[in-house]
Amino acid sequence: MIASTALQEDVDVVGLSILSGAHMTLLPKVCRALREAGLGDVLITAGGIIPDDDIPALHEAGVARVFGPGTTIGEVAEYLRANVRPREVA
Ligand code: B12
Repeated sequence: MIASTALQEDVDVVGLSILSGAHMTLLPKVCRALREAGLGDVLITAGGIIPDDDIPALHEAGVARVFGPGTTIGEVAEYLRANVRPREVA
């Protein structure tokens, strides 16, 4: 559902929030589905209660950045402004 919505809406970023502890299963699956939908260049970020030890594997799976507890909206906005792929103006 996430990948097909991202494709349909032509998104720049997919932000995933996960608090259940299932991040090592679900986040790589979403990354794979996005790549299979041809969205390998969409920036994927995640946040929630994700232990530091899990972050390298999530990077490898395709999550560009993980935002942990205490993250401010300003930090997220700054990161997105700096890292979203530039759009071609029609
Ligand atoms: C409220 C709460 C619940 C609620 C709501 C959960 C929910 N899914 O929303 C209820 C009661 C339903 C619940 C259930 C469960 N919970 Co609970 N819950 C919490 C609690 C107390 C607060 C979480 C919260 O809302 N924090 C407030 C938000 C604003 O903070 P945050 O999540 O850290 O988000 C910040 C950053 O992480 C970041 N961020 C977060 N998401 C994103 C996304 C993007 C794109 C970006 C850019 C940034 C970003 O920005 C936010 C602001 O700084 C935490 C303990 C805690 N102190 O954190 C446990 C906690 C998250 N729960 C936990 C667990 C285990 C569960 C259950 C699996 C329990 C069970 N066996 O059923 C279920 C899972 C349900 C589910 N499907 O998610 C564990 C998770 C452990 C883990 N990750 O390994 C925690 C950490 C408790 C613990 N110490 O064990 N829970």
